[in-house]
Amino acid sequence: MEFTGVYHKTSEQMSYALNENELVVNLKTGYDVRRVFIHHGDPFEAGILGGNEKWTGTREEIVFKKRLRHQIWWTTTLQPPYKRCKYYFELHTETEIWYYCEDGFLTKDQIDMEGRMIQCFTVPWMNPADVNCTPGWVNDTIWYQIFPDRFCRGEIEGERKEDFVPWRKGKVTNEERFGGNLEGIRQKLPYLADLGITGIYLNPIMEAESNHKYDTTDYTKIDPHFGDKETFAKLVKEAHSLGIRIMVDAVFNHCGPKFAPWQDVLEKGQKSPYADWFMVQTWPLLKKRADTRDGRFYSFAFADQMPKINTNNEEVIDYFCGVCEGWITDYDIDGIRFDVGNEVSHRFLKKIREHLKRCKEDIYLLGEIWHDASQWLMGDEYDSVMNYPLMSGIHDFFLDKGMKKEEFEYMINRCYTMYMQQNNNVMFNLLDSHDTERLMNRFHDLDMFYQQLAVLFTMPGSPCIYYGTEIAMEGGHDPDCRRCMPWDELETPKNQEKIRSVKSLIRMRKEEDACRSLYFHFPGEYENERCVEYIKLDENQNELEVLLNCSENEMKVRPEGEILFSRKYKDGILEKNGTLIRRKKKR
Ligand code: ARE
Repeated sequence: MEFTGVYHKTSEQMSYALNENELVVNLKTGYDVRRVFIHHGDPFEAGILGGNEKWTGTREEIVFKKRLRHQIWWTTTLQPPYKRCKYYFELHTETEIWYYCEDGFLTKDQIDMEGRMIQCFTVPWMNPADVNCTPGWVNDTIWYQIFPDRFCRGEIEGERKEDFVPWRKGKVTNEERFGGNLEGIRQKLPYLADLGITGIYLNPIMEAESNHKYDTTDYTKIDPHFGDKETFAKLVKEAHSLGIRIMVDAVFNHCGPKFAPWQDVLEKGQKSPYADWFMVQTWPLLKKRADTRDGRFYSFAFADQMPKINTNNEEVIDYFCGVCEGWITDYDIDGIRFDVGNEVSHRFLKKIREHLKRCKEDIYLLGEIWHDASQWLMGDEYDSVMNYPLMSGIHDFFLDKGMKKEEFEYMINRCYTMYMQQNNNVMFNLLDSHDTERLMNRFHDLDMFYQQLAVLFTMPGSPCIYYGTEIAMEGGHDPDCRRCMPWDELETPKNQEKIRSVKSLIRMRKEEDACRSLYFHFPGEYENERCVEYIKLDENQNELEVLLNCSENEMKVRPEGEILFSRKYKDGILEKNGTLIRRKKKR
């Protein structure tokens, strides 16, 4: 019997402690496996498979499964009474039964054979220190991302007006400075609180030459264009008083050209005490570089104005631990987003997490990683990552008229079987950002726009909306996705209507008691329409209220169908609920 795609490993998201008492065990198989049982027991009690002590472990069927593309994802949770466990699987195909343990696939006779020492999958001890812990407050946070230069300009005494170009609508460039600042954000806190926002993610605010500030000059100084230490401390304090958390953007993978240690290296070369703080391949560095791409040192991408910092160097690690500690003690920030989060060293991240969780136990450490981030989510580095794979999948559902239910279900389930549940609960879910074109730009369809927001607000983890989403702001790729917030147009009836819609979606997300379900409609159901319905159900899956639906003409009669995804609050688990719903009453 050749099994297709059976996979288990006692690590990563395949086998992990959910907390000090519960052990999650996941298994992937092909569709040839119809049923799965798990045999589990205490390594020092349940006997030895094939050995001279009869196996006395427990046998139970694994009933919870999700569909992946060519595989099935089986999951169960064990509660080993003595914090340790060994187990093996019993796989039923149409015609055969096989046993799967660390040694591989065995028949019944083979596991019953006397004298064979068979190695089960083993979890030797669930140490509390190793449990992947993430800050619980994040799961209920509604984030709002702000690009400071373009959000709001609060008057600052003595500011030089000539430093800025006049606030305007429409396209912008990365060279223009519009003067948005921290005082402006502070003034808009009541507006954000009224919207239902409970977390603000700020793009970089530390001193840097550009208007995007990803080219840091001084990690310890608020950029004078944005304000000063007092302004930021006041902003955070007032945000906290309104129940809004603050997350800052840390650019540690590289710095800007004026960062003092880099300047020192440019001046002194290898003699500089900072020579190993950067990734120089060839000395000497040329003051006036011959071409735009100086092959002598590494940088972010090929942006030579962003020399890459050596995050393998202990002094660098200590320096940035100190910088972040300063941000916590000076401002009481709640989260840190790590820019280019997949290129800094794991060593750096392990040490900085250790340091920061000691400074503030529930601080949220978010990595900017656009691909599978399993290796950074083992519980000793990031708490979470920016969920760009989910963003792409949700977009594809509406863009790809041919997408089938299975493909969509695979995409969602793939996102939520990549990581441990603790990370899923605090996943940073988004539909656009300062690095992508805006949602409205991509779809130019308000109905789709709101349906995607409904999906965003249902998924486990914490949703983030990019500033201006509440008025369905448009904007193409960077830099056009960073237009000035049109405050002078917010009061128009159209924009007020849009704001009300987004507020209602946020409110739905927050309602404690509701069990909601999203219905995704695929070609063949509604004249090839792509649509989503957001229904409030009671505990018996009775429909209480259509919270959001497409235009009437798409929703004639709902065929008997599965609830593909329902999200029961508090557990944050995306459950495939196979209950068939009653035919929806004709409207
Ligand atoms: C500027 C211009 C861009 C131009 C770029 C070329 O604006 O139009 O393409 O220069 O170098 C910051 C500024 C940008 C600026 C950039 C460089 O915000 O405006 O771009 O600096 O000067 C990858 C990285 C990811 C990174 C994106 C941009 O993995 O970490 O590229 N995102 C962060 C920040 C950016 C910031 C930087 C990094 C640099 O969020 O805002 O840019 O500090 C795929 C790949 C991803 C890739 C993604 C986007 O999905 O898998 O790895 O992200 O596409 O390209």
